[in-house]
Amino acid sequence: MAGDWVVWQGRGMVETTRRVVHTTCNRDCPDACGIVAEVAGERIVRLRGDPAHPVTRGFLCYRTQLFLERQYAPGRLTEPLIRRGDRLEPATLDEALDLCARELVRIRAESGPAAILHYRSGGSLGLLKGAVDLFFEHFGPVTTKRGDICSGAGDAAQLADFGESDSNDLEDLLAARAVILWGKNPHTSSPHLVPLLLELRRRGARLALVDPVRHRAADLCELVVQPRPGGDFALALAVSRILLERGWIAPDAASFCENFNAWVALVRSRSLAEMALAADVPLATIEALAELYGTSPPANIQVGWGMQRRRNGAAIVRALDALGTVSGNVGVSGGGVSYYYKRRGAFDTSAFCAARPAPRTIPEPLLGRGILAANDPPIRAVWITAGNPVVMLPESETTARALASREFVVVVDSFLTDTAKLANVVLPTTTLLEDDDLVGAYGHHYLGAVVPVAPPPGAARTDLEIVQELAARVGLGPTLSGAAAAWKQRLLGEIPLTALTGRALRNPVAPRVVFADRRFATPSGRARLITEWPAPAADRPAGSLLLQALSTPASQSSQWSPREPDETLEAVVHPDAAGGIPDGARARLRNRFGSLEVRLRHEVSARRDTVTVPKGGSLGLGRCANALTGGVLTDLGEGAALYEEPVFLEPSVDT
Ligand SMILES: Nc1nc2c(c(=O)[nH]1)N[C@H]1C(S)=C(S)[C@@H](COP(=O)(O)OP(=O)(O)OC[C@H]3O[C@@H](n4cnc5c(=O)[nH]c(N)nc54)[C@H](O)[C@@H]3O)O[C@H]1N2
Ligand SMILES: Nc1nc2c(c(=O)[nH]1)N[C@H]1C(S)=C(S)[C@@H](COP(=O)(O)OP(=O)(O)OC[C@H]3O[C@@H](n4cnc5c(=O)[nH]c(N)nc54)[C@H](O)[C@@H]3O)O[C@H]1N2
Ligand code: SF4
Ligand SMILES: [Mo]
Repeated sequence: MAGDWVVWQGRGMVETTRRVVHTTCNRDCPDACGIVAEVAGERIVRLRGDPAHPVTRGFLCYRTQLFLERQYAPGRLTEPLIRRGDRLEPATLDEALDLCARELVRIRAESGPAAILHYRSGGSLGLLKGAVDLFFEHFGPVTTKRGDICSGAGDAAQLADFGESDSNDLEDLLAARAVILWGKNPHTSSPHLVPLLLELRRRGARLALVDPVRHRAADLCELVVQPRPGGDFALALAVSRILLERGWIAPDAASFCENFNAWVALVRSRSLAEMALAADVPLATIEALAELYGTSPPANIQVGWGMQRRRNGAAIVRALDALGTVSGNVGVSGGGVSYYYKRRGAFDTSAFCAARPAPRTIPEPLLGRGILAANDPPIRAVWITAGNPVVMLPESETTARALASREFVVVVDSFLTDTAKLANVVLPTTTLLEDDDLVGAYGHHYLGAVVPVAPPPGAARTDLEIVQELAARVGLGPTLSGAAAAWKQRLLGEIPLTALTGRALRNPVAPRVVFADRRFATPSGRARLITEWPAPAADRPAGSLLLQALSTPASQSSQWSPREPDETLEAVVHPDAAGGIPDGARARLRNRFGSLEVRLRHEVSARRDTVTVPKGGSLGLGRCANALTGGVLTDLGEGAALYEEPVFLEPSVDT
């Protein structure tokens, strides 16, 4: 919605005409906020959270609040770049697109479409990004990724247990009498959950945090549990066992669960003392957690995404699903094991769904190695949409080497990232304030329109426009044709696009209570309970710490606002784990991949087995944790065990 007004100054002088544009944040974030942008002429001058949006409630997170500095940063790409030797040189859009079309057609003709890889990540969650998939399906189909670096293990877990992954309405959380934030950092990663937690506290609900890191949410909670990283499986089973022994489970649980007896056997397969040891949590604390969860129904588990980025990540989420289900807390108002909201659920995405499957797929967490290993045919060209894999995927050096050794790499981005620097062609694209798209949320049930607030600079185009231009050049014009508005309407089906003008719309098909009456989306209609203990965690070499690169308020993955600091990466350790290196001193993290210079911060609340750094730091600036992170798959879903890399802390050479 755009409204004009005039700013009057002094004695009635018109200073400038300002417009207000309502749009929606398209970032990979659960909150999908409504944004109110103020525009003077063509320049966006202010961003606010939409006060009328039921979840945004008038505020934006730190990183988007400061997004205008990124939007107008000097490093913003406004023209295509083409590699000539070891330099990327400016080119016109026609030149760059002609080259892309020519090279893709040539490589397809010589080696077949499988020699081309399309990699799309979550730089934007706009639904229309699916048009790029559609292009490559029709042009090929080409090689794509499989699995999911972000949420693969948890997705697979909930699919296995419940048949799908969805949640009760976010507002329904207020009906909970107990909430466990299990591996979730709302202040940083989903800030619009915080007002609900405050309201729950005001209403006397009981709150607990389970996280190896004691972060700000601890202050809202009566109980804080800091298990061993990945020890959550044992912890969840121990809590389940106490519930079972005290009779705090649904009496009819066997009627809505498959494998009930086998699950009981699993829960009883080890003693509480053994499980407490495996979780590294005192038994009394486990009892307090069980009491909080078991005696205040309805009780809700808010499952974060970090925890399932572990070798046993799916097993952990499955153990939580079982705990919630057996205790009667799933399928009821105020309850739930909430991991995800079906953000695409309202949309008709059939136009973008693969009718012809990819000839070959590479697991996302092993992308670099997969590119290097592929033969028959080898991967010769790579097209990257909304991703910075060199920084965000494990084994940065391998990813970089894999890309640098391809014949033809295209990166579509609005900044010259570590990945874009390796491209043969860089195509400039729109930011979240210039894009024209639709989003659903994975942290609530509201849909929103992404509306161009200002025109893109120079030759920057949306991903849709780019593949339309390309399609015209390779003879696929009609497949992709149509204005963004027409594509948006197609995605919305029966819902008129105007229903999203200036406001968010609740997904009309989302249930208010998911799995109501305990009817699950599995073939039997019953929940499937986990019945096996996962493989034991890998042993941590003596003296090593587990490297965790976690979300920071100042960035969205590798997109920093206002800009990435060029100072040494800060690493947080318990003073006892610092190996005598003082607080504030420089140090090195070293492992099988190499080393990274850090500045240590001692933190007494940290566990003694971890070292925590911000995620998303650039490789070029020596701040990239994935330079030291190995590609290890999770137990299900081909996610990445990102937080399990052992590193050794050493004094810096120059200290
Ligand atoms: N500011 C900011 N916000 C973001 C992002 C960002 O980069 N910056 N990223 C966005 C993205 S891509 C996503 S997927 C989402 C979610 O982004 P994530 O960063 O995955 O968010 P959380 O799940 O809230 O936070 C991870 C939490 O999991 C905890 N954790 C890690 N391992 C374990 C474990 O073994 N057990 C337990 N119990 N806890 C563990 C960490 O200590 C941390 O507090 O948020 C989005 N929001
Ligand atoms: N060690 C470690 N690694 C991690 C994580 C971690 O916690 N620890 N988190 C993981 C998680 S949860 C995720 S989701 C991934 C995120 O990994 P990515 O999705 O690769 O991360 P981003 O930096 O958000 O986005 C990549 C690029 O997309 C660009 N972009 C933004 N909007 C658009 C657009 O509309 N079109 C195009 N073409 N480009 C656009 C941005 O400028 C940015 O350079 O990283 C994973 N990697
Ligand atoms: S990144 Fe998340 S919290 Fe921040 S404005 Fe966007 S949707 Fe809202
Ligand atoms: Mo993510």
